[in-house]
Amino acid sequence: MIVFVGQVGREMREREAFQELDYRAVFGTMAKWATEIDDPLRIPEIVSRAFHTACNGRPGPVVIALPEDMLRERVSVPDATAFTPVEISPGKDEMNRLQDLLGQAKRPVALIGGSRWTEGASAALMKFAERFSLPVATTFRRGHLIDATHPCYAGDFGIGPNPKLLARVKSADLLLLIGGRFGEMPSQSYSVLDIPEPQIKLVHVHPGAEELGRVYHPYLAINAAPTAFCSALQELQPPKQIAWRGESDTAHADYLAWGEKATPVPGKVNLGEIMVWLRENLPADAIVTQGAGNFSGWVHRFYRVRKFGGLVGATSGSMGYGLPAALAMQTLHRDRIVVCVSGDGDFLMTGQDFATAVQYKLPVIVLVADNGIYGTIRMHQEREYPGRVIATDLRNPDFAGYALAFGGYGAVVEKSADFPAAFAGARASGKPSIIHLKVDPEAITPTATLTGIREKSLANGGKS
Ligand SMILES: Cc1ncc(C[n+]2csc(CCOP(=O)(O)OP(=O)(O)O)c2C)c(N)n1
Ligand SMILES: [Mg+2]
Repeated sequence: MIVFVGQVGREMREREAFQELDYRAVFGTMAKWATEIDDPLRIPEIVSRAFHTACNGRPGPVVIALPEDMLRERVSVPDATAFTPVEISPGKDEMNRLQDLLGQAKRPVALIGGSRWTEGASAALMKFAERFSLPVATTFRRGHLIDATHPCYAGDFGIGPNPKLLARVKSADLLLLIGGRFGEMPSQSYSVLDIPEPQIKLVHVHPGAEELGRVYHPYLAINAAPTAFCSALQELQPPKQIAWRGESDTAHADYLAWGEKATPVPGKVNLGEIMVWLRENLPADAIVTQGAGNFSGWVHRFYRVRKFGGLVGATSGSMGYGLPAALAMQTLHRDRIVVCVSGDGDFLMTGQDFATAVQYKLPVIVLVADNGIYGTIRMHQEREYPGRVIATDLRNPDFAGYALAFGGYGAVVEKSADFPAAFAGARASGKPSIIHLKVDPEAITPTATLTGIREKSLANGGKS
């Protein structure tokens, strides 16, 4: 992302000018590069560098402040030529070493994540996984990188993964981490690999050279983008006798079994049943977006992403991400169904963007899982300080009425069985829609209740 921001005039800087910010300082720790254009003659140079910086290596945002008087100056300079992204390809030696490591492995697993993937890279990876019978799991919020029904898909390795998948990763003798960085979420709070020398042979493939060896010392580091790396995988040949043959089938069966049926939860609306309905009724190319909160656990466990780009969520876990993401996706893909799954607290962080959906006729369908609480935080309160609840209750609007007030479509779902009709109503309206799901706050995860968490914590003297 390249962000151009208005800045006060150059002669007013550092005089407490109205709405002045030091953009370099404010975005310095968040963006890949934050700068200001003082001289209009340098616009081509700086804008060209912005594109290269934002897209090279590990992609990231660039912020460029534009002093308003600079913008009014007239200059004559040639344009910079269009930017071409730089591919980062693995070396022959590294691919040979990978071939050897796969030849020696008994229980390999691949974890895929990060960015710089394409539909082609995802397809190439799936072919490779098939030829090698390799179980492939996705890291936190990266479920869109592989078809969930692919016979080698082992599941989501984000928050609260399938215990069988966790055991599989922990007992692997070769871990192929492609594109991801194994931060807190996928590393299960840094409990999977020893730091800095992993006890499992780690092959880390990443487009950013500075990421290789940052936390984990890889057995084999490959500085490559997933695009070029997955294409190079075609050259590798599986061992004559695949020592782990059948493991991908088992891993996939474990994945399917883990999310097959909704778990019973208190209350009449079961998010698991709704996710199962969506996975059975949405077309394969549907796009699901989400923000952050406990509700998203049901998406990762029960929904199955079929097509590249079919799941959009922030790995930073920022609430309020789902609706703007849905608007962006619907703008890019007018012909695909876009469903935003949000929590009540989550939705209200950016719910006013519903006006934009109405303005631009973007028929996104927003599900608001209304449990009347900041569920994640309440769960932590009950776990760490049982019964000491503070500032996690929400006073919510009538979300369906909210949709109507903006000129959209709204429906209320009081029990799971009402959901299909509400969804059909939203589709038939052709309008941006909100489906208000009345969820019982006790249903805090697919397998735990708030009261259960509190009682367990009390029984342990206040600590889980
Ligand atoms: C912008 C932002 N603010 C705060 C948080 C911390 N946070 C994580 S989950 C959560 C509560 C989510 O509540 P809700 O959307 O209602 O979902 P629920 O957990 O109830 O399903 C909070 C406050 C965050 N992740 N992002
Ligand atoms: Mg909530």
